[in-house]
Amino acid sequence: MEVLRILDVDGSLIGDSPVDLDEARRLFAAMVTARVYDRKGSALQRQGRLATYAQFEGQEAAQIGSVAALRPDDWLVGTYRDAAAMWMHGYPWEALLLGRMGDERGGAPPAGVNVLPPSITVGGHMIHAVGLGWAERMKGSDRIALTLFGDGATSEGDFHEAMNFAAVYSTPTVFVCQNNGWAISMSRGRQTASETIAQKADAYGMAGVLVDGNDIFAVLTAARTAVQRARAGEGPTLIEALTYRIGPHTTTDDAGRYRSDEDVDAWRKKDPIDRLRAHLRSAGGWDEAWEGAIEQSASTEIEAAVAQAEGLEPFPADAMFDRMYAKPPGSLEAQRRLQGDEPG
Ligand SMILES: Cc1ncc(C[n+]2csc(CCOP(=O)(O)OP(=O)(O)O)c2C)c(N)n1
Repeated sequence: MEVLRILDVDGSLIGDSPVDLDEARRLFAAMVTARVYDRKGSALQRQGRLATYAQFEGQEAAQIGSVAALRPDDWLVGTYRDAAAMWMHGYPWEALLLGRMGDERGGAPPAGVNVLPPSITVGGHMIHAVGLGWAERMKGSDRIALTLFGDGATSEGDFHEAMNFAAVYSTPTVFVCQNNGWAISMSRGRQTASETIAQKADAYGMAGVLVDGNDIFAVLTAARTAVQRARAGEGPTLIEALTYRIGPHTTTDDAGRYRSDEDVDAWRKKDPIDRLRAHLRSAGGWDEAWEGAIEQSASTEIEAAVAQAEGLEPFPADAMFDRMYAKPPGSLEAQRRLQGDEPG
């Protein structure tokens, strides 16, 4: 299967750009902002202000590029690693941070933001995306659902169920696999014996595309085609975006135990932000001061979100029992009583 690439590693165009210069600058600003958040997330975790944090550095193009193809009212269903995508589709930084602080309020997007809270369960959310798209179709709406997941998720039964159902019922679903090479310490080669993940689409009877996941123009082009097909009732698409997580799996992982420095260095040279910067510079759409201003305003915005999240009154531990059922079953009532018995 051929790999779709439009922006070469040195930033030169080797295909048709899917956007004009203004839009390319907007995508660049989004990627830079997401990276500022990501680095802040790791720092906050080290300071004990967030629980485990899953970095996405290196995967900005895969996330921002696929979401840029959506209409604001489409659905997005991602994972713990997809903060950039979720934010791009309207999920506030503050809610993302609250989620990482273990505060349930982080799981509630504002009204009208069609983004599900991040899935921690690997693979289960793909089924939710299929169901959401199917429901929209039944209601007569043309909203579609896009779901992001890793290469490891393709080893889960849920992936196969989601793909099969989506293809049989021609649901408006776009599956985006961010193949970042690893499922924690388990390499891509141990997840599947297929040469590519994209080719699995064939077996289910849906379109499959392999793209350079560090090339935002290629990701956006593939996602736009998939979204148009889904919206037009032509069924689901599986996109495999070849990318790499520069950091460890999460802040609790030591990637040095299973990956070589050479690999990480080789992927750093394919950085999605560097690539778009080189393109913008040669097109006369970039200067250092502009990038510095983006970083500065991202930093201010994210600091404000941190202050807001940390400034909330603590969420009572037993509040989680309040919102689950109108009439809680006996087992939950028993748990609530136990919780109340805990010292301190
Ligand atoms: C059903 C399930 N099994 C196992 C885990 C533990 N787990 C968390 S992340 C992860 C690896 C996921 O890898 P991948 O899908 O490639 O996504 P990535 O983290 O690389 O983005 C595993 C096994 C889990 N969260 N859910």
